[in-house]
Amino acid sequence: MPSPRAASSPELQEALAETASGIKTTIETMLPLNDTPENKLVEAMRYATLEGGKRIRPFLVIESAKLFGVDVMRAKRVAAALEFIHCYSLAHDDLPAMDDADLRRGIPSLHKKYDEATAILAGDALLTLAFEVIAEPETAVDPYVRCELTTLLAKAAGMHGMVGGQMLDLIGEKESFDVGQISRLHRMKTGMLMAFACEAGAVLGRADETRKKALRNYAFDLGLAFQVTDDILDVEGDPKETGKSKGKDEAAGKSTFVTTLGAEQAKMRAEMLVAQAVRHLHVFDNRADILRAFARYVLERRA
Ligand code: GRG
Repeated sequence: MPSPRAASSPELQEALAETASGIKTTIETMLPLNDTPENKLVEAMRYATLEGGKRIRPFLVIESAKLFGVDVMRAKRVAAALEFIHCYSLAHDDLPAMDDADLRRGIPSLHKKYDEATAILAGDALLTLAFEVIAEPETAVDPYVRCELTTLLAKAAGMHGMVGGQMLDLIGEKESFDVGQISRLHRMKTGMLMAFACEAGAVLGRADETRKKALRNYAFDLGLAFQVTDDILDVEGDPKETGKSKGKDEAAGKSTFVTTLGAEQAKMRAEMLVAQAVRHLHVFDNRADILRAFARYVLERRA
């Protein structure tokens, strides 16, 4: 059994920093500024994608792909596509019709920096660009691999995934949810994109079903643990570190893991989920240690 590294291991910090800088370069290349009259749209897309962010989804794509010896350039393309979808969802979530947030990643949210219409269009364009990037032959030579990635990403981002989860989240502002309903909401809203991140590496690497499933299950438990810590940070986090104001869930009247379980039980649940996530990785040797370390980092994160 491979030994898990400490959450704050230098290897993990290094891998996260390397992902952040690599993905920034990839995104910059995919979003070149131009001198067309509509260039404001590209500027807004760059603002939404290049100003901070932990890049954990790209990290998961790249590290999962490494397990199967995938060419890092191809993994980075899928990672960028996924980050485009993540960033579009944040920009739309911040709009007045949804979360009405003035700040994102410690700076003005997209509609505050530009305007609502531009934020909607930039989000739409990022969503579309994600599928363009996946569909291009540079992402995978084999068209079946590209089709599988397209289908998985569409399912993860759409009505039975992130968007469906967001709908439930809005309903949850008016109705009270129990822990089962909250878990389902977050499995859809956060877990599905995380699952895509990990499974995409396996698809690119033509992994067998056992390994694909192990990564998918790891990601779902990790995604849920991530959300539990998000709920805890909403109550206990430092806005200077989280980049967003405190107590937003309570102000919106949302049922969260903290409001339903209490902070202590919520922390125990996060620990249990992380332990479970790590157990799913037993089919991999110590090359998956970085994913094991990452699961532990989720428990300790301050942002
Ligand atoms: C508007 C279709 C639509 C969906 C919005 C992702 C989402 C769905 C809303 C964001 C609000 C939220 C708290 C989601 C839970 C998942 C989460 C903690 C997202 C933030 O992800 P991080 O922490 O963000 O990875 P960074 O800024 O690091 O990229």
